[in-house]
Amino acid sequence: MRTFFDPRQHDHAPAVELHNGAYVPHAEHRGRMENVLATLQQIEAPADAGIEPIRRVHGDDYLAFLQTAHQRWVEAGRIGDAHGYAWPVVGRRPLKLNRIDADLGQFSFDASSPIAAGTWSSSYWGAQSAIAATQAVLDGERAAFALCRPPGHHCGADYLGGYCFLNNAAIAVEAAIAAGKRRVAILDVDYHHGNGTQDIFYERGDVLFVSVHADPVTDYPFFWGHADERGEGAGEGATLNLPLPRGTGLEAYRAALDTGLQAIGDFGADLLCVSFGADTFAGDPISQFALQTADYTPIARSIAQLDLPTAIVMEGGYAVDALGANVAAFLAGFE
Ligand code: OKS
Ligand code: ZN
Repeated sequence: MRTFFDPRQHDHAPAVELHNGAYVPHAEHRGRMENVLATLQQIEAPADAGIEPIRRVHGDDYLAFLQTAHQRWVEAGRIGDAHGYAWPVVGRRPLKLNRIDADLGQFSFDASSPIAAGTWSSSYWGAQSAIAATQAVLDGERAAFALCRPPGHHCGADYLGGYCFLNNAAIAVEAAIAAGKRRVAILDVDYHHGNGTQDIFYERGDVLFVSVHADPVTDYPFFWGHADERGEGAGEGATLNLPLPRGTGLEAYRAALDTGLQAIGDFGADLLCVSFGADTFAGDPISQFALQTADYTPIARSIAQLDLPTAIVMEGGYAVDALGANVAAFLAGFE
C-alpha cells in the first residue's frame, strides 16, 4: 500500500505530559514512528500542497497561534515546552487576549498537549501526508496510508488537545470534497473518541462520522463520544457513536464495527477516511481494550469489504514495540 511520511514529522518532541497527576515522559514520541517505519516498505515523502487545504478545516487565528506559540513562550522567558494552565469555562464571554498563557488556554481543551519547538513543522508535514494519501486514492489507489504524527482526531477547528494539533482526517476529507467527492464517510477506530473530527462535521449532512471507542463515561475525552450525540441541523443523524466498555475483545468489537459499517454502507459514501489507532491493542499502556495483533487483519478486511476508495490516517497507539506489527496487520486487511 502506498504510504506517506515526512521525516520532519519527527521534529515534534515534547519532553513530558501531565498524566494522572504527574509529569511523565510524553507517550506520543518519535519512537512510535521508528517502529512502524522499520516494518513498512517504500515510504514516500508527501508533496507540499501548501496551507490552503489546512485552512479548509482550521481557523486563521488558531493556525497563527500554532505557528508562533512556542516562540512566544520563549520570548516570555520560559524554558521547555509551552504548557497551558488556565482555561475559559464554557459560557464565558469571548475575549481576544495576547498573553501566551491565555492563548494556550483559549486554543486547547486539555493539559496533555504541550507545544514544542518542532510542533508546527511536524503537524504541517503530518497533514501533508494525509493530503498526499487522499490524493493517491483520488488518483485511483484502492487504499493509501498516511503515517500521521502527531495524530489529529482530538483537535477541532480552533482547539488542540489529546496530542493533536491539526486534524489530519478532517483535512483529508475536505481535500476529497474540494476535488469533487460529494459524500464522504469517516470511520474512527482509535481507542479514544475522535471529538475534534466529530465537532468539525457535527452539522454537516455530507460527511458521516462513525466512531467505535472506549465509553467516555470511563475514558478520555469524557465530554464527547456518548451514544446520544447524533449530529445537529443538516448533520442530524450523520454522527454515530458506538462506545464500548473497558476490556472489550474481538467479538464485541466486531459487533459494534458491523453496526458502523452498515451505517456507512447505507450512507452511500463515495470515499472513506479511516482514523486508525492501534491503542485498542491489549498491550497498550494507556488504554483498556483487548485486541490482539492478529485481530487487526480481519477488522481491516471487514472495512475493506465496503469496497470504497479509502484513505487511512494514523492516530494513536503507544505499545511501541508492537506498533509496527499492529499497523502492518491492519494494512494487510486491505491487500
Ligand atoms: C493524559 C492522556 C490523555 C489521553 C490522550 C489520548 C491520545 C490518543 N495524559 N488519542 O486517540 O491516543
Ligand atoms: Zn487514542
